Amino acid sequence: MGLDERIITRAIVDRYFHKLKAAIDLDVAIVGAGPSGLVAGMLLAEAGTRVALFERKLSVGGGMWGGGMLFNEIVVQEEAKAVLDRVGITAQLYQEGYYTADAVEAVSTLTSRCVKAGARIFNGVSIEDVLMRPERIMGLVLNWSAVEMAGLHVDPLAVRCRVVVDATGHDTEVVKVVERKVPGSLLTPSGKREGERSMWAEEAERLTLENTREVYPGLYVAGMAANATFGGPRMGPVFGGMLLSGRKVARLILEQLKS
Ligand code: 48F
Repeated sequence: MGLDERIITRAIVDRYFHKLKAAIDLDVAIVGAGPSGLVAGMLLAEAGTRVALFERKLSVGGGMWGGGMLFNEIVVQEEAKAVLDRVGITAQLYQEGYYTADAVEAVSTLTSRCVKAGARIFNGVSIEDVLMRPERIMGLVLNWSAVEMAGLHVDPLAVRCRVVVDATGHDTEVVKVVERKVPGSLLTPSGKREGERSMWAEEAERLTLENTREVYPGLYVAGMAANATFGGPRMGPVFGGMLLSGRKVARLILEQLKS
């Protein structure tokens, strides 16, 4: 049977727009498909919510591919091993309390579980703004990353959702938008982003969990964005806090959506 380029093109366009149309009205929109965003997306989708992830880069996985300094192994502490086991990522005991996992296996398995659970992932898409009505976040404003990179003057599109998760890592990109547009309004001690402090693995891992919460009505922070928003240190290449933060934000949101 011969291949017809027109059918190939139609198939891609039809299927993509089917996915995109289903994401115009969501329960949860997650910005950033790093480890915390992927865990949150997977758990929310498994619980039956309509969830999509928007990822600026072509590849999902954020900072997990490179382990530490491009050595593609990650370290996970005891408390988070249950997340690796649940997802089906092989964890190897290194010494008491420390497990390692292959970074490529970790990202690919987590991504696959997330998509198969029903979360839609849009890669190559950047979030540049939020929808606000008037004191609650109601959605996201998105554009192709290629448009952003080329500096083209092209208006964005928008999706509606009940809750947004900023899982953009160190950059806290969604929180930055809110800080800029409604100064002093964040639920942090100063009302502003507190900023990330220098590396302290143990404290950072503890605080990542504590800091995973709502930072503005309708906006939660997870992963490294939680510490950079509420003022915790960075943790370096230990990933347990990212996985647990993704799990915590999913649980908090499920509770909120029920009420
Ligand atoms: O940075 P990232 O992996 O976030 P995370 O889940 O995990 C942090 C760790 O990787 C590591 C660490 C702890 O071990 O400190 O850094 O907190 O992934 C964030 C993702 O968000 C995307 C970005 O490309 C990355 O893949 N991103 C950032 N800004 C935007 C965005 C944006 N405006 N729109 C869409 N995606």
